[in-house]
Amino acid sequence: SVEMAQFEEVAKKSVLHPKPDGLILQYGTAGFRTRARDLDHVMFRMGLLAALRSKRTKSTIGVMVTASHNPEEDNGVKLIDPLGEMVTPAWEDYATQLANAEQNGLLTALKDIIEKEAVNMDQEAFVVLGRDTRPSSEKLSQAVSDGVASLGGKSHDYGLVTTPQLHFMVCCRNTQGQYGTSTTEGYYRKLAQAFIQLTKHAPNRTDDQKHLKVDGANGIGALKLKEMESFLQKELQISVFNDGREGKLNLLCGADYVKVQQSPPQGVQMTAGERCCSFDGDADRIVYYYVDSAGHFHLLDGDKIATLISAFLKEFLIEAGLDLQIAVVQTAYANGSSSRYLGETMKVDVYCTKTGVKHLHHKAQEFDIGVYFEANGHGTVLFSKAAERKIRQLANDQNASDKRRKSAQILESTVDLINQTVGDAISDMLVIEAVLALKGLSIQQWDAIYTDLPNRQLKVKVADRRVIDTADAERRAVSPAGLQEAIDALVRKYNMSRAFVRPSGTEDVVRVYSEADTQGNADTLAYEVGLAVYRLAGGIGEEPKPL
Ligand code: G16
Repeated sequence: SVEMAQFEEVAKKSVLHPKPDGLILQYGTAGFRTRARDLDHVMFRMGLLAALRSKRTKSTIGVMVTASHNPEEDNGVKLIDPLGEMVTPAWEDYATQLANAEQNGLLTALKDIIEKEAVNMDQEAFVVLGRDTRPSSEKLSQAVSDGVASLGGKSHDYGLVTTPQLHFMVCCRNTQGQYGTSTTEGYYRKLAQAFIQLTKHAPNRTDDQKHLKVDGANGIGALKLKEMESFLQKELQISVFNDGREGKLNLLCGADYVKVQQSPPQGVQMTAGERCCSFDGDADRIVYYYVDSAGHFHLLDGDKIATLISAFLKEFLIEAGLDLQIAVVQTAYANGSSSRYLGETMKVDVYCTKTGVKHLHHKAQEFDIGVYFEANGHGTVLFSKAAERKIRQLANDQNASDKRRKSAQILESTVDLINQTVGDAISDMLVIEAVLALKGLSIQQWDAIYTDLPNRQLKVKVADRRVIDTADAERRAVSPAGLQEAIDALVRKYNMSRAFVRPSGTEDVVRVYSEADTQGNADTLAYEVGLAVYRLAGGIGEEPKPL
């Protein structure tokens, strides 16, 4: 039978992608992620899984080879479900079973999934592949397509693309082109058109307003921005720094570095007041920043972006007279000032989920308009089908007043500019640039909407980070015993303070976050909490030191 032949092929091919004995990997915040040299078997098996998922859903599935913000030596894999979202939790479990099955147990693990999901193995499978610029990515991506092929599936390799571009392609293919054309050119055209349409509502932009400096993290985002440039017809003039010609991926640059260090990336020449932004290694995150005339660095992170975008949407919903509910979804990392401003001043509903876009995305789907952003700059906006329909109807309603129709047209172009499948640095950047233009805001004025509480992030190395268990959207540690009590006692020492710890799902570290009334207090609190983690959760290596 077809099935038997496929199993034979899997048995034969899997030998070429052997699993190192005893290696166990956890499905993390965004898929598997570890040193690239340990991932060949995982990639082959994720090819198998993607083929099964495609057969099961009768849809195109995406597999992106990337380790995003991690160092260049790492790699990883992100699976993309039919509508461009991340794969569902049940299939994350299958992924874990498959990745960790010993070589001689692989077929059993595979058959188990086929049975549980009643997958029809005669069904065709189609998988699209993409990869970032890491030296290891090409070979790992080949392993994925070997996996797909051994189950009789077909694949299309997009080669070097950003993660959000691959999400976009998957969505385009599964909506028969309704969402867009499934090529990089289709992506550039759709976004550029929407951007040009939007900025027509801000006719007198100065050259300064049209210019933006981008730190490409020496990764894929830099390449793709250059490809996109001509589509933007000079409505946005981008100078790309850290474009990968010299520097190393994510090293001393990129969105994660800038956010965590709260300092500018290397390799970008900044002058006072100028807007700059940084992408991460696969261009699904973005943060903005500038230096003021006194030379002080100001960061505008995911929270500031969420505030800017939701304020903009709310204003034009009111202008358009559209009664649509808007909510903002954040994580424990959201700066306390941002949540307070959103809830108390802007009067929008604010929710907190666990870290990981999949969690935020899921929550945001509950509303007419769900704006979700992690503080690290990963986020987007989701519009319900009904909300989108109402906006488009009004935008084309000749009987509506000019003011209402024009506002709806602005909202419609914004919908088209947003990549609703996942956080997207390029799309987010264009949305932010358009909003600033339409509102006539400088980056300083945007920054002044609210003032961040001073905060600090640290990493602590422990022998096994799984000893830390959290609850309440990661805001409390329930194990190891005594840790939460220790954190509570430390937090009480400072004003306006808050702290939490959680095991990272992408790096082998425990993350510590603190905020307080002054930077000094936030720093001391982070150090003290880090020390508590080190002592109570099995720290290894050097003890944390005061900052
Ligand atoms: C991934 C996830 C993000 C998450 C980040 C850090 O980002 O997609 O949602 O915030 O990892 O996760 P953790 O703190 O668990 O290590 P990226 O850009 O690296 O894919």
